[in-house]
Amino acid sequence: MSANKERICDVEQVPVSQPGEKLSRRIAALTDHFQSKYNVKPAFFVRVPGRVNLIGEHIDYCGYAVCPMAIEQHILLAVAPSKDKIIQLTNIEPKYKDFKCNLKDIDVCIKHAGSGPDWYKYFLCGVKGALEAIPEECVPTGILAAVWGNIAPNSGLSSSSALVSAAVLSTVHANHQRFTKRELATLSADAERYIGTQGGGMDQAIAFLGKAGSAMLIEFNPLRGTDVTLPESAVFVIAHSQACHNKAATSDFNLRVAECRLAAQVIAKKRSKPWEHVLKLIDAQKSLGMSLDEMACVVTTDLHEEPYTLNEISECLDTTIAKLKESPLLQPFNDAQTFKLKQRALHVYQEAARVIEFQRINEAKNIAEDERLRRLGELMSASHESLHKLYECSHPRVDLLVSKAMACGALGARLTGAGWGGCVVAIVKKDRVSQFVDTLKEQIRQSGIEEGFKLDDLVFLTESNQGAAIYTI
Ligand code: ADP
Ligand code: NG1
Ligand code: MG
Repeated sequence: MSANKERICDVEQVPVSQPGEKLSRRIAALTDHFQSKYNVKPAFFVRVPGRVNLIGEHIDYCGYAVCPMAIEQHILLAVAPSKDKIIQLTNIEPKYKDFKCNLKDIDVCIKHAGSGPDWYKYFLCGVKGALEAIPEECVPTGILAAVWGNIAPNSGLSSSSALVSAAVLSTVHANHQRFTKRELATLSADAERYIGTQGGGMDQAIAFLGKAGSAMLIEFNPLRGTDVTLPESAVFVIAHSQACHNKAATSDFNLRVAECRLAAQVIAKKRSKPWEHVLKLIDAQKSLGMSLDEMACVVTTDLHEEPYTLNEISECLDTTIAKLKESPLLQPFNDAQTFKLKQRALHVYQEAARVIEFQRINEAKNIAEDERLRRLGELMSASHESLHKLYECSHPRVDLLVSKAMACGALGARLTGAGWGGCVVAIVKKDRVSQFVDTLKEQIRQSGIEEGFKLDDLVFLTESNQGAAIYTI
């Protein structure tokens, strides 16, 4: 990755006097908070959006394309470089406590077990990732930052990546470095892995590449974003299940990544292909030269339903458990851990095919509007079913909310984001959407609102939004 000062940084740069009314108010409040903490004015602001993934769940880290869109909800930072080598963080939300450390102690602070993945660690991951990417001769500056955010945290709308990506962008900008959006997306995806979760890069990609007016097909290796124009009469509604899950606090997420990798390796080995360099399910597909449908058949014949032990996997691969455990991904799991290879791989190959079909339906010229919506809805519901049954990353509250959304007139609904709680996204016909929202809200109200949630925040319409921006003074 190159940091070339001559090159124009292609992240949108907007004079702070022109951000629009809502954002102006937020910037003013954040400026007050910043000044009250640090006694100086911010030098610039950074906004990074969350995202809703329309389809393609848990397949980015297997190498397959996904279809998210950036949402209005975002993380906003007020930032100033500081002459000392200190990072100081404050958050407008008091539950996120102020934090301060020396630049040289970032690693220790990220690794500090303490109370788990505290909020400031996400920021530090971003700073660490950015500092690693800037040239050695650049002496890094300290950073003062104040954070404002309205992406429901731990809910599958990617608040974590918005925060990490905002920290990356701030650090790069404070150090007068310039990267393209694609470079920033890759850098931020690598940076967020320091928190522990081995994600695939979808969230950081849409955070930078997102566009108002279209969803985006994000492909990997190399990273590419292609606009997906959604039907005029479709509205996407997000609803919160009132169950939260912090992905970095448990091993659920990385267990899925490990299961996919092991499934890919076992498939390659069974089909007499070199398996040691097979890291993703897409690698297994490429080495076999088969279609996604054919891969789903391979999974069904080559893998069994019962969970695999590490012992059985090492025998399949003609290796030892010790050798397998040289991979950091497997180190946290003890020998009693079991791995559901068949179910996870089947989900991935079928979900990857659903993403291609989703894009095809959006692009096809000869499908009537109602039929188009019906088919998109069907794909979204099939995706949810698979996440629930095969990937086992749903939650009873999420399943209930999906059923409610369907009963209220959605054409399809599914879990969005990593899951184990969080939000669902439903596709609804525009002329029915206001009735849909009212009915769904009423049903949620009747079932009860948990402490810390407000009914009005639990169901909202969403439109595709612009990716990250820097507001200059
Ligand atoms: P998500 O699905 O929202 O990405 P994650 O489990 O990946 O959820 O991580 C969310 C974490 O990001 C939160 O637990 C918190 O530490 C951090 N975070 C999110 N929003 C904010 C915010 N506004 N201010 C500070 N930290 C935040
Ligand atoms: P969320 O739900 O935002 O934590 C995670 C991963 C994505 C992707 C989805 C599942 C990170 C930062 N994000 O998202 O890469 O794998 O789950 O599709 O790891
Ligand atoms: Mg996240």
